Amino acid sequence: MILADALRSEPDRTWDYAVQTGIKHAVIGAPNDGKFDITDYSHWRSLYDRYMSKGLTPVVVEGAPEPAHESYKRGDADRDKSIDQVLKYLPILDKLNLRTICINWMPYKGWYRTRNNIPARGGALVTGFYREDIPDTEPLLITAEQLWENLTYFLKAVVPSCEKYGIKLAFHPDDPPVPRLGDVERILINRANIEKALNIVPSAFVGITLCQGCFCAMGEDIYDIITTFNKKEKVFFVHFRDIEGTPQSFCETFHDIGPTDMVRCLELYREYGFNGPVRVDHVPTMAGDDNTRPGYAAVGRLFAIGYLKGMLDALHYPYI
Ligand SMILES: [Mn+2]
Repeated sequence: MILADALRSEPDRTWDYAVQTGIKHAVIGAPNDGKFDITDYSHWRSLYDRYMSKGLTPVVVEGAPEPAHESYKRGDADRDKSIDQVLKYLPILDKLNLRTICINWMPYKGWYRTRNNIPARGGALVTGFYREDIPDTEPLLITAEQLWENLTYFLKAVVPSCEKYGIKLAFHPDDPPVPRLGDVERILINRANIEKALNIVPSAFVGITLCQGCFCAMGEDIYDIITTFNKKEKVFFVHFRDIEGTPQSFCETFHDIGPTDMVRCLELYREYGFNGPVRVDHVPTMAGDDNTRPGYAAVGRLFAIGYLKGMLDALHYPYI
């Protein structure tokens, strides 16, 4: 495995914690500052070098400036312009040997929680989703049918370039994996739909971000998901996390006390030869951190990363 951590574009103590816990790779996002031009090599180069100067090699791009990436998901008037930007930055990623893009298909809302201050062990805070907190409202901003159409249009436009430049699209499931969220519908909400999405333009460069918590929230068998998607070589990136509950009502857990057997998960990744990037995801906010970045607090990562490394070492699962 390639151990990585999601680090914002401006250095903060999470960068130091990553380095101090032995992380050598970064999951990066382009700054959403209105100045970063994703089609400009020099912008990417300086961002890349900022991480490299701290001993962190970028390996995944996750998150990108909006609204460029909203347009192709919404299928609005700027769709072709936004797709053109993607086509221009794929060769830049190739030059930087940045081979994986974590992409989602959740326009308008992104990953979504209705509560972010649920008390967990010892007063740590976790996020949760409760269906009753978000009633359906009209009009719908986008339907499932439109989402499928837009996804098809996007894949047909970009997959040939992904193949040309060797860039993998790692589709993240919808989070929460529900068919309707207030005024939007959603599609990447279960295994069948995700498999359908991967078959729109069959390619070795179209796969998934195996966000464990999302698949658990779907009620899917996480061990079978890890097994079958790895067998098909469709796991490009792993988000290591756990939840408890159902698609309608769930909350995050510490990595060591959720319902999922995390050791068994790692044994399965190893058994099927997964050697791609992994990062811990959605950590509790622990004492010493405020709750301004629910799921991404700094201290919580220390425990999560340490716990992951401990398991990998115990399993003799090689990582870099
Ligand atoms: Mn995730």
